[in-house]
Amino acid sequence: MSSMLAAVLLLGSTPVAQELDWAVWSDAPAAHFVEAAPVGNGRLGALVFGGTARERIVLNESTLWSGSVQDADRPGAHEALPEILALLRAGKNVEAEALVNEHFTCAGAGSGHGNGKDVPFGCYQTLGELVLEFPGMEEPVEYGRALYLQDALVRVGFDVAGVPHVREVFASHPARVLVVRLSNDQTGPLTFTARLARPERATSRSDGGDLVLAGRLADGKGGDGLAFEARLRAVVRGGETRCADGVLHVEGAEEALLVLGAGTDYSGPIPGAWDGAGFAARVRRDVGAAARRTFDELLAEHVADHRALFDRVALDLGPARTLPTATRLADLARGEPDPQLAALYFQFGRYLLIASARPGGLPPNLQGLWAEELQTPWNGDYHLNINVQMNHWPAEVTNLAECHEPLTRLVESLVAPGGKTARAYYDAPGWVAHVITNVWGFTAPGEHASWGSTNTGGTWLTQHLWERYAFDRDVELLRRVYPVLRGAAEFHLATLVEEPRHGWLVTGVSNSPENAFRLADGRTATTCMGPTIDQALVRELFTNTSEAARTLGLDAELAAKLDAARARLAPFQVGQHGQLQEWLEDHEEADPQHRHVSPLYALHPGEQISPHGTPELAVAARRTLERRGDGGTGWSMAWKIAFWARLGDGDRAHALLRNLLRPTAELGFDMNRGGTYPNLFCAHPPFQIDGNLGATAAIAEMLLQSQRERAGEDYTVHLLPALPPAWPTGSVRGLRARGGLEVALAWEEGRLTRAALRRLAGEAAPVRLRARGKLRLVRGADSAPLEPDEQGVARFPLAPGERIDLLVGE
Ligand code: FUC
Repeated sequence: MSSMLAAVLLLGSTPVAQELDWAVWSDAPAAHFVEAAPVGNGRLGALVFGGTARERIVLNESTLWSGSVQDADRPGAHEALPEILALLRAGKNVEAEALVNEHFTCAGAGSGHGNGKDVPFGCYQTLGELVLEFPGMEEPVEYGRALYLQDALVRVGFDVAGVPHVREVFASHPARVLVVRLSNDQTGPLTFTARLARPERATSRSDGGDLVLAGRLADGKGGDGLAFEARLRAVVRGGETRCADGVLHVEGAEEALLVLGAGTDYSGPIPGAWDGAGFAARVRRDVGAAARRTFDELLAEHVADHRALFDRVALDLGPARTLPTATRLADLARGEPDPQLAALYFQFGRYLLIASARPGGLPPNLQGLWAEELQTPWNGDYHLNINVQMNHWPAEVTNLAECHEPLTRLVESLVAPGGKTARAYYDAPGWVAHVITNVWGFTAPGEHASWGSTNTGGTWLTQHLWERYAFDRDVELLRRVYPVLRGAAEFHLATLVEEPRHGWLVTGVSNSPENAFRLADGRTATTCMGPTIDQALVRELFTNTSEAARTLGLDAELAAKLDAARARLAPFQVGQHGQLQEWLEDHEEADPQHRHVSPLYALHPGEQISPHGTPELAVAARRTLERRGDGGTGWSMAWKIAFWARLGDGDRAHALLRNLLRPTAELGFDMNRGGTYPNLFCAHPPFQIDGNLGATAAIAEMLLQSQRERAGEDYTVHLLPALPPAWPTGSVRGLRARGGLEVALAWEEGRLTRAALRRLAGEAAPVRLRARGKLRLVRGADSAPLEPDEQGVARFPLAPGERIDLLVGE
């Protein structure tokens, strides 16, 4: 190990895991946001740049949204519906689209075309920054900067004039504060200033010994919106401390502990996200309580809290290369094998989810939690046509079920405003949400037909509520979320229309997320009836809702109606290129390589298409993927990893993962050149967290799957369904499978050698298991071989609480 690393590693006085194997690290300070190290406690976030003379820490708070609650529904919009539908039935999509733009978009500015910070939709914004300046620290040597994923701790170490300095930062969930420790190994004087700043709508001041940054955001209607406040208290050993005019001066100290709390007066409409009443007093209390404790106490509490989640899953793909993370990305792009980098990326994704999604907070948005802008890209909002869902794909399978709770709350909060939107636009019962939402209950269509009228955004969200139940078998949770499923199902039941050619039931006015098609006359359009993704989503919702009704002993009549309607939904169709058709008609795509791969929803995250259950459709799905190509935005490539994993092609999944890990410095908008920034943040570009989290789930899909292979069948656990040759030997433990199972696996030279399954919850139903190689069952004295049936599926009973070990081989 280089001495530079020693500076980082040896100075920590607290016994935390300091292995660089599970660190994202660098030998230079960050020059940009996408090089900085993210920490978060679910609500408070920070990005640590690690500058020695000037340390910049970008601050975030998840409720910090401009805008306000608004009525964005066009009254009486549903009056335009019959005419729009008539045009669609007549194949006049362009004309229908013009009417959608005229009568069927949201009222008002909508998202402000993605620049909504000063309109009512609003925008997720940075809280500001903490700037620390250290005179005389311009020329460090032996510099190292690491984000330790296991401890959720950033440590920066370097020497100046022979004196080692170390700076540590973490965001504590239990203490509700950000903690920064500055020390110089107690051998020399520590001198610095600290300031809190924000480029607009805030003032900073000194309050007693504290620094306070406070302001009001724009409500988007010309007035003040949310109030916010950040408070920093310094606990300094030795030297002199003075706090005046918004600047904290520390001179000649031995060590300084900085504790920062922040909050807003946000109080809904998302329940339980954060109670803004008396927020400034809460922040002051949190800061006061933390400042009375020692760094070691705070850190030990934080590490225990983080590890209770993080340590549930271990993935071993081989030894780590002891090189800065960005060097490893560059080497991989040049062809240097580095399986452990995939494992690091996977654990980084789990780390990010833990840091940005905790019960009692908001779900991670497009930025997760981390933003340095006032106008974040696409308002840093909740996009419902892939993005916020992808953020949550790792929650269940990587054993972080509680990280699904904030999204669940968000979905529950859409039922009331979405009910109003359903009445305004469709004259329908139930609730609907379209393509974008925010923390203010926005459910109207977006401001343009080309992307804003997909009406299955909410439908897709309900899949997450069902997935929680599918994995955890928690009937009480199902009871809680059932009304949300029912409301979404009632909406579709009332709004499905018959398409003219076959009489199939289809969604009415919609589009296949953001992709356009060519009509026979050469014009392009997006507005259509029954795009394939809608049909898959509605089929899935009806299936789940009727199964939930039966499980809970409720609404037998509704369940029967859902079953009957489901049988009449438009089926999947194979088109002229052998592809899975994206629209009801076999239109040419305007952009065959479009980043959205919506027709394949049914392959992943849905389960209606599978190589074993629907082999012909799986072939068509493969053809769609071939035509889409292996590029795209970060999230698009993450999704493609999962698709190839579901198709059982580990090598191709791995090729996509390599594409995703391609290093990039591109910061502007690009719809085709996704990759990975030096701090491992996913590049859309710009930075968008969905690709990180989506690829985390997709890596899990390569190792373990548990979806249904056929409608009405039980879940099939599939061990190593898409193991790539690039990961010949490894092991994983702690992944979750549907049906209440936890799974551990090991493989050597590409062959499964051992597996263990434990049923944590659910019924004593037989496990259906598919695996590479011949399995032998070892349960206590039992060592019966497992005989697979003609489909390659072995079955064995497993009671709740029971564990079974499996050996592979003759
Ligand atoms: C969808 C995608 C874009 C981007 C945006 C936030 O509209 O099509 O690529 O991810 O969401």
